[in-house]
Amino acid sequence: MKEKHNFKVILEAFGLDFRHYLVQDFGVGLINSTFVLKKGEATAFVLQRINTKVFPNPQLIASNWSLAHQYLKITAPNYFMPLFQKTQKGADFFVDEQGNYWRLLPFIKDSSCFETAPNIHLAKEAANAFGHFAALLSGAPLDQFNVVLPGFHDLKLRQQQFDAAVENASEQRLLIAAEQIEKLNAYRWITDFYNRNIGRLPVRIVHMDAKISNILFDSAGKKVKCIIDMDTLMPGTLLSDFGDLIRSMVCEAAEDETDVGKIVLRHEMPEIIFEGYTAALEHVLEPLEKEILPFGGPMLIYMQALRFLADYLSNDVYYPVRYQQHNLDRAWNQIIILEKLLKEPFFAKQGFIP
Ligand code: GN1
Ligand code: MG
Repeated sequence: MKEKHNFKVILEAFGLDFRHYLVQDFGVGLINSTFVLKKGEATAFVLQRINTKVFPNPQLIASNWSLAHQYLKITAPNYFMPLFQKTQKGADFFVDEQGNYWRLLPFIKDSSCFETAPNIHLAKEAANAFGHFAALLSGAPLDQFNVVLPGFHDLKLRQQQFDAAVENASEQRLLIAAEQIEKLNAYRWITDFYNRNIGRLPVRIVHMDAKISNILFDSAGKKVKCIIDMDTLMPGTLLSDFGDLIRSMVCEAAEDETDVGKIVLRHEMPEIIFEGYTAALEHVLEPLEKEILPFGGPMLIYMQALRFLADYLSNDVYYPVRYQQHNLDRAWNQIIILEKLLKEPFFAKQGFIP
C-alpha cells in the first residue's frame, strides 16, 4: 500500500467493522487517493481520501453532489446516480487526526470501466451518457450549486497561469521545455477565440471531468450503468464536457505517451462523439451553443497542455509525477494530439481556425 493510514478508525467512523475488510489501493486518478474495501472475494466499498490541496473545501463537492442527487430523484427517478455514504455521525466526510478528508462510496457490482474507448460504439454511448446527464440537469437550480474550483476550466485564467509559470520558471526547466513553450504560444488564438465567445454561451451544470474512465459500463462492457466522480460538478459550459470526451477518446494512447507514431487519432471519433453528445441534448442546446461546441475539443486539449506544462515549469506542484519530465511528457502528448486534431476534417471545417 502506497499510503499509511489508520484504516480501523476510518472504517469505524462509517460504521464498518475493520476486521471484516481488506483495504487495497485502487484507481488511476491523478488527484485523490482511492482504495477499495474487500469483504472476502467481493468488493464492497470505495474509499477515497480527498486531496485538500486541490479541494480546500470538500464540503462544496458533497453539497453539489447531493443537490444534483435530490433534483434527479424527483425529476428523473429512474436515473442511477450513486451517492456517497454518510458517517455514523451523519457527516459527508470523516476527518481523521491528520486532517485528511475521507469519503465512502458503494462499489458498483457487475461493472466495467475503460481508460479510452475500445470502439466507436462505446465512444458514442459515453458521449450520449454525458449529454443525457447535462440534459437532465439543465433545469436544476443553478444558483444553488457551488463553484467548487473557481476558474477551473477558465481558459483565460489558465493562459495567465501558464504565462506566470513561464515568467517564474528556473533557467534549466525553461531551456528543457523551450520547444513545447514555443508550440503552445503558437496556439494563443485558441484563448483569443475563447475570450471572444465564452460569455455568449449559457451557463449549465456540467461534470467537468467527462472522460470515459468516469463511466461505469455493465459487466459485458456494452451499456452505461452510471457516471462517477462528481468532484468537479459545477456551473460551466458544455464546451468542458464535449472537450474532455474528445480529449479522452480521440486517441488510444495513454496521456503520457510521447511516441508520435503511437499517438494515432481515430478519424471517425469526432463526428461520432458530437452525434452522441448532441443527440442527448437535442431539446436543450441553443443554436449558438451547438455551433460553438466543436471548439471544446481543441480548447480542452490546449488547456490541458497549458496546465501540464505550467506544472512542469512550476516544479510539479499539482500533478504527481513518476519521473522528472513526466509533466513535460504529458504536455507534449497533448500538443501532438492538438496538432493532429486540428487537421481532422471535422475540426478543420469549423470557422474558428485562423
Ligand atoms: C485530473 O484526478 P483525475 O484524473 O480525475 C484533473 C483533470 C484533468 C486530469 C488529467 C481536479 O483528474 O482536470 O483533466 O487529471 N482534475 C483536477 O488526467 O485537476
Ligand atoms: Mg476527476
